[in-house]
Amino acid sequence: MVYSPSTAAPPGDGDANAPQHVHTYRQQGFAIVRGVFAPLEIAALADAFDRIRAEGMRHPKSFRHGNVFFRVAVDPAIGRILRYMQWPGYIDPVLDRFRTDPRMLNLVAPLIGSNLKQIINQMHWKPPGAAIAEFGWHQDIRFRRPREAYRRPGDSYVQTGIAVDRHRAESGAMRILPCSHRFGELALGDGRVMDRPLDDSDLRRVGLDPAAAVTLELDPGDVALGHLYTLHGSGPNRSPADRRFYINGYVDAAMCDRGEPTFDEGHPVPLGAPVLVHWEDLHVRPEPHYVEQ
Ligand SMILES: O=C(O)CCC(=O)C(=O)O
Repeated sequence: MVYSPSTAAPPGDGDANAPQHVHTYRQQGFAIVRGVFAPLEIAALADAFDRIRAEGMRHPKSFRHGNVFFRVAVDPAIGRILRYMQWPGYIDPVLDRFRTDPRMLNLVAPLIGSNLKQIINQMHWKPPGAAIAEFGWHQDIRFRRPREAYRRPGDSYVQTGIAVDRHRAESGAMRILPCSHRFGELALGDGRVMDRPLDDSDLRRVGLDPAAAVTLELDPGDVALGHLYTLHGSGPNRSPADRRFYINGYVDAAMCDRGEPTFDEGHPVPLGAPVLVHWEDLHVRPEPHYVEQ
């Protein structure tokens, strides 16, 4: 099944003036807002992805400097690839601008307010022909650690993704299980999500029906929003073109002890010295270094 506006739920959750994506998000656990960014803006974003990829490919293996992290992997089909890169906002002004764009704030503020921190600032590539560029079925709540740093995470956090390219089933678009945000945290196993293929038996194992899953078809400039408990994953890119996705995760600043301050009463906050987000050794090992994985 492919997600389309006709499957969007109508308003009816008691907040009649909220934009449609807010109702859809609350009822389905995800939403798509079409055409948020114009083609020229997406061309600049695509160029920024190319710059970061060129930088990442200079490294023989995964590389970290503070929160900035290049995940380099060897793909059995096409060789060394940059699978993802974290916190490009520190090193690229275009990527920094997108994460604090007022349109991103307008999308998430009706859900979590306008005093926000960022927990995720991450770029994903799926190069054509890569065999390992998959994400097994998961809920993002599993990554929100330490758990005690997050208060009411389901209501306080929104994940967003900006499509740089066309996302279709053949290019490795995300698959989503609508309404799964209502199931709480599921025992899906401990293996690393990005080392697992998108395997529908993972859903059956926890009593869910893979036939209910939808493909998140996006065009360049569309923005997807996802709930922390929504089940999702994505398969390999079998198309001839790249599939790039710019992911930014925002949290109500008062509800989280981690994260980079991003909006203060709706005003963008520039990045300064890195603060603790996910990498626990930030203050122990601040120097640039390679990472064995
Ligand atoms: O880029 C993708 O398709 C996977 C994204 C994802 O699963 C995530 O960010 O949690």
